[in-house]
Amino acid sequence: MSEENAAPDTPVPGVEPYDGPAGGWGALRAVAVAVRDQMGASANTRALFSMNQPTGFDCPGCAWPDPHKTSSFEFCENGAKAVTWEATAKRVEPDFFARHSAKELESWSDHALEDAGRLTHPLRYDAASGHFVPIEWDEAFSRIGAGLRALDHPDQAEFYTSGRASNEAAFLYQLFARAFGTNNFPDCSNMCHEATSVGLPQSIGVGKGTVTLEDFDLADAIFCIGHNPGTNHPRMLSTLSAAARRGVPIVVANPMRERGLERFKSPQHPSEMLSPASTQLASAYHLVKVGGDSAMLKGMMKALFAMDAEDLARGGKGVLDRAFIAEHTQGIEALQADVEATGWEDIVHGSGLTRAAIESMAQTYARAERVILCYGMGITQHAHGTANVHQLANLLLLRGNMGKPGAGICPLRGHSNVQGDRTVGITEIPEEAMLARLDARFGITSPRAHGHAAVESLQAMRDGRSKAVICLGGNLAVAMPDPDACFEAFRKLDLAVSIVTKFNRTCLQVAKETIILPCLGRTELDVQAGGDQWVTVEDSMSMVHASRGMLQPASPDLKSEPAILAGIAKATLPEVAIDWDWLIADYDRIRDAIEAVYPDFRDFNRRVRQKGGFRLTVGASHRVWNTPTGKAQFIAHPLDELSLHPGLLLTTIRSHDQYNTTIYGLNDRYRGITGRRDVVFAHEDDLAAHGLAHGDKVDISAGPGRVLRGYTVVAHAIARGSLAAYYPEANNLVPLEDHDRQSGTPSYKSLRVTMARSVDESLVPAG
Ligand SMILES: Nc1nc2c(c(=O)[nH]1)N[C@H]1C(S)=C(S)[C@@H](COP(=O)(O)OP(=O)(O)OC[C@H]3O[C@@H](n4cnc5c(=O)[nH]c(N)nc54)[C@H](O)[C@@H]3O)O[C@H]1N2
Ligand SMILES: Nc1nc2c(c(=O)[nH]1)N[C@H]1C(S)=C(S)[C@@H](COP(=O)(O)OP(=O)(O)OC[C@H]3O[C@@H](n4cnc5c(=O)[nH]c(N)nc54)[C@H](O)[C@@H]3O)O[C@H]1N2
Ligand SMILES: [Mo]
Repeated sequence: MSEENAAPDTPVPGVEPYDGPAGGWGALRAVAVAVRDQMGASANTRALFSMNQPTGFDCPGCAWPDPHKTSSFEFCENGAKAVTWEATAKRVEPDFFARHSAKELESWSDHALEDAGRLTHPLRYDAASGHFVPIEWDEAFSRIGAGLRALDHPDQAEFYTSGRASNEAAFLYQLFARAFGTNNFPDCSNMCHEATSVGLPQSIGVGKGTVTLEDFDLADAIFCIGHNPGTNHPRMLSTLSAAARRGVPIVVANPMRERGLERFKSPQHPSEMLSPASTQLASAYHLVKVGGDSAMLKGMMKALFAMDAEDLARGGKGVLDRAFIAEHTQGIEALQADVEATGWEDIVHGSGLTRAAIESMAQTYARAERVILCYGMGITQHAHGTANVHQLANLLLLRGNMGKPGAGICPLRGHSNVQGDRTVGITEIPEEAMLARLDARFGITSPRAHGHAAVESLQAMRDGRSKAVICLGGNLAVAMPDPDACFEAFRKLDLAVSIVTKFNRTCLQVAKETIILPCLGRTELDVQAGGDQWVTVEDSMSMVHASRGMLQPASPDLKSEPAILAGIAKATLPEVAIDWDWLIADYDRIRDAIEAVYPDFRDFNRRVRQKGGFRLTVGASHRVWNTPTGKAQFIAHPLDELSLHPGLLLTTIRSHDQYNTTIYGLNDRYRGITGRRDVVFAHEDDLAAHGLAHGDKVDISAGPGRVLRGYTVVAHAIARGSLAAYYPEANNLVPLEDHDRQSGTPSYKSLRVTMARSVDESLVPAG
């Protein structure tokens, strides 16, 4: 049996291997279908062509930076899906809710709920009739204000942010919540790159990536670990292609073969499109076991130390960057001792890779002068996510691959402004200096006690300690682990508010008072008292730039996120002397306030008007280490028990047709899945070991009550011992308590499970 098992011949409905490259004509066709289904021939279709242009709106698809310096239109299939989904011609008017009760809507799929279209009017849930009913904005605000003021303590409220919110909206939001009196800021980042936000500051003094797009032009080797750019950061494929064409090795570590890391046919390059050619991306592809990254990384470092010793023995200079280590780091001895004490047997078992494979990765790494290490959720969403991030930093520091051109760490951020939201104050653990500046600017007294992150907020809601939640975007109850527990937590509340573009399942978790506020999307014109407004966002590489919508809003009754937050703030805090209306009349005023609180935004309004915006300071990019010792830290970790787990580990993944909990469609083109999501990917050897075959129906169990029933197994090129199923359907396998102790990131990507042939309960004799 080869490593690269292909799906066998037995036809399984909706399952057929995909042989093409990523991108190509399939991508263009998919865009045409998205435009047709959502937008028809509407004038809004031209929105697609101003995306990621200096004068247009920032693509809501992902946080990969834009090459603003050129004016070429960067085509991206999944960016187009994100835009057409928002700019859809479909509408959910109040009469929709008169026709469909909340009870009925519960039976709708996540896809159907959002596909119904854009919300047009504020709503509240009417328990007497069981329907959502329209209300006016003023009434909505005053009900929310009354609900918040009725709490015994501000800490009984949770203020959730999903990462599409602009810097301006997020800043107003944190100002409001702190003026109200709490630091409870659960954030989508808590489910995403929190391990980065916690781990990287400990290693290199900053919780952000250190590279820029230009660094990719200078790198000698690129490692892609645990991210799937063909689907989730498609514009990155142009960058990777350019590197591959320069002959730069691209080394991949991923439990699944992902087409978007293997081959790409760029829709930007007519010559590629019109020929059978595509660009090969990965120069080496290693199917690391789910949860096996730290074992793999320790193996690479072990090989590196051995190469170093051999080279020194031969009279060479060694392969470590000794000058850098001496000048800039601490802790190498403990790291080396730990790595050397870890045996190859454990490394091979834990990673699922051969020693030779790991040594070849280390050789590629050591041969390159400048290395960029990219990573995503495959690294962070584990019980040991923070430790994984430390190991990535350790590996880079060993050869000084930090803070020099062409080298560094590149976390692939999630939502398009998740990084910016954090920068402007969405954090449950704010720093004193920032709070002091906020208080001075606005004459408030912000609370100092730390607040709740996402897991803690749901636990507090579940346990009755929190009684109100405001969600600025997102689909919190569905995105979190253990949806049943989260649904129940919402239903216990006194007040639940969703500020969203589309109705989703979180809106259906009705509290005593439930209010849905429809907002403008990023593509739409935002007109306030001071005229047309635009907002700013920060991408994965700390570039801050403007985003200006130009489409007619989905409904004249929509408000912008800042305007909604101002409305809520005024109704909740009439005694607080902040002129919310003045702030939102002209967003330049919000930006001035951001500058007053965050000195790094100096001259914000001027600099953000420059073409391409500006970059925030990232100390580690210049070898300034903002750690307590002023040095970068090597941080050692013993092998975690998960990587030594003998049984199956299941990871949860995104399909090519989804944006987090937003399900655009039921296909996953590159993985060969059409029209369904009830599949689990497995290695053929694991199927055989379980007496199963491709296409069989199985139950996947993570413990009592945590079972996925009747899923179809698909033989796939995936590491042995590893399974994969789609998020969010698989979220009931994850207990709320199963998260990284350091960062709180849920263990969405390493669940201990068992797999067995499905029991058809109708066939089990009674008694
Ligand atoms: N179109 C689209 N774009 C998106 C999103 C979307 O849903 N759709 N979501 C946005 C958001 S919020 C985020 S956070 C990012 C997510 O972007 P990614 O990080 O790419 O997200 P995932 O699909 O969750 O997982 C990525 C890869 O991790 C691999 N993997 C799983 N487990 C492991 C493991 O244990 N080790 C390793 N090495 N790899 C593993 C999977 O096989 C998969 O290829 O994308 C953003 N962009
Ligand atoms: N099992 C498993 N679970 C996961 C993950 C995983 O990999 N596996 N990934 C996790 C990650 S990385 C993340 S980031 C979370 C995602 O968690 P969230 O960010 O909470 O979820 P989304 O699905 O992105 O939110 C979709 C909703 O956002 C609203 N929306 C869209 N655009 C806008 C806008 O411009 N403004 C406003 N106000 N609302 C808007 C729409 O109404 C839509 O229904 O899920 C996490 N959950
Ligand atoms: Mo994310």
